[in-house]
Amino acid sequence: MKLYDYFRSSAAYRVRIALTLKGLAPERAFVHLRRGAQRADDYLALNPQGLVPSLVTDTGEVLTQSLAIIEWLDEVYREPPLLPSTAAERVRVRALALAIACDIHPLNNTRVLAYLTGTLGATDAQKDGWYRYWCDVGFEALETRLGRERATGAFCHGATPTIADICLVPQLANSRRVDLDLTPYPTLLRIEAACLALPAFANAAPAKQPDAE
Ligand SMILES: N[C@@H](CCC(=O)N[C@@H](CS)C(=O)NCC(=O)O)C(=O)O
Repeated sequence: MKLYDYFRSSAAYRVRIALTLKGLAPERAFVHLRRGAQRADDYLALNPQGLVPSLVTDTGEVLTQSLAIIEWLDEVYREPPLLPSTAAERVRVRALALAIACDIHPLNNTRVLAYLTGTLGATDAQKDGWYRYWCDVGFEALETRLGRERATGAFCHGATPTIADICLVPQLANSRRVDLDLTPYPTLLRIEAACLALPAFANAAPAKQPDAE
């Protein structure tokens, strides 16, 4: 398999965590987002969305969208499972993951931020304020849920990591890039610490990647 990756991409970071949890180490290709390599013809031929990650399977299929890739990995490589065993638990875990992947992350994506500063003329301070604002809106709701729901354990759901944790850790890393104050989110920080104690999470961190700058 081959992962199209970028060290700072939080969507790619999710897939790196899942791959490592599954004990998989695919070949890597690095798509330099700040230099616009995601919009080069060769990459668009692979993934017309011009987003990372993409995963080329060992049979040559091109998989896109981090959560779709992770669920595919979970179905094909069963251990350790990244979703719980019952439908009632899975809907909770998916809702937590999607609250990050659909409702926070797209608002701080490179192309959205470039549109703010380029097309709309926002200053860097306004762009960072936008970024922090939408992280806070999402994190406040997650903190409330995770803090009060009994299904929360050492991780977002119970005693083992799931796709919810796989989304949470990269989004917290993103928010630190704009100096977001995370002290209002003690439950998120406690879960993040539990995740980062696992090598699969720690080794997937942006600073540990071969293309890190
Ligand atoms: N929903 C997609 C999001 C992918 C995404 O937004 N990737 C970002 C990096 S985290 C990207 O490639 N951005 C390039 C751009 O905005 O031009 C997924 O989960 O895979």
